[in-house]
Amino acid sequence: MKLYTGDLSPYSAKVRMQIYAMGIDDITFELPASFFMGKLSEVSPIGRIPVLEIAGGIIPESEVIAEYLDDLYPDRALLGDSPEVRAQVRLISRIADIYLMNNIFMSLPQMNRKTRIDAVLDVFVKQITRGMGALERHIGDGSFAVGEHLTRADCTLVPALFLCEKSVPRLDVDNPILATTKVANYWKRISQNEFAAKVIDEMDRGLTARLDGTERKQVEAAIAKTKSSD
Ligand SMILES: N[C@@H](CCC(=O)N[C@@H](CS)C(=O)NCC(=O)O)C(=O)O
Repeated sequence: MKLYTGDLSPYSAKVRMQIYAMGIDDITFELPASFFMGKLSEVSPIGRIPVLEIAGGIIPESEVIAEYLDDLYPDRALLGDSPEVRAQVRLISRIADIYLMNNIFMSLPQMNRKTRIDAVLDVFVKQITRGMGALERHIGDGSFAVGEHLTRADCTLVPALFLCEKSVPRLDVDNPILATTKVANYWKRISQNEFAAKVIDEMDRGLTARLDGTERKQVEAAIAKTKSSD
């Protein structure tokens, strides 16, 4: 199998963390030049990463890929042992995905102070703050987001909290994690977990490459290579 993934992409990082934690070793990682050329939709109609290529087709959408991997390796699934725990894991993952990552993503064009529309930024910041408030109430205070074992809740939360910490301040808004207690404690704890630390390192590498221009050069080189082989 092949995962179309990018270092900084939080939705991809979520799936990578699950792959590492489940010990799946038959998935290769790749970021095709078509993604940067706006042509990923030729492979996957949604046109976004991550995408999992399997024998006979593709699976897009991080949550769908996550469910697929758990279904494929049920003995290593990261969903928990009872219907109640599984509901809790799905809930935390959903809060991280829909109320945090999605709203943060939608707010990113407002980073540019010259073109920023304050009313638009305001809408997203309110939604992010509201999502963080919900997470603060739902997250567990054990070793992991739900109970005492790493689950898919952690795999979604780690990239979401990374994105929150690194991106929201660049909108001239305080990092919303700082206004929490349970989430802030969780973030400190989970950063020490080996699988979380691995994806945090990868996302940091992606952020550095984005900010220092390395990513742009890599993209230009990949596009040039694709065009010359056409
Ligand atoms: N709901 C999707 C979101 C995926 C997503 O937005 N991926 C971003 C990168 S993190 C992307 O591919 N953006 C490219 C685009 O919007 O064209 C998922 O869970 O996989």
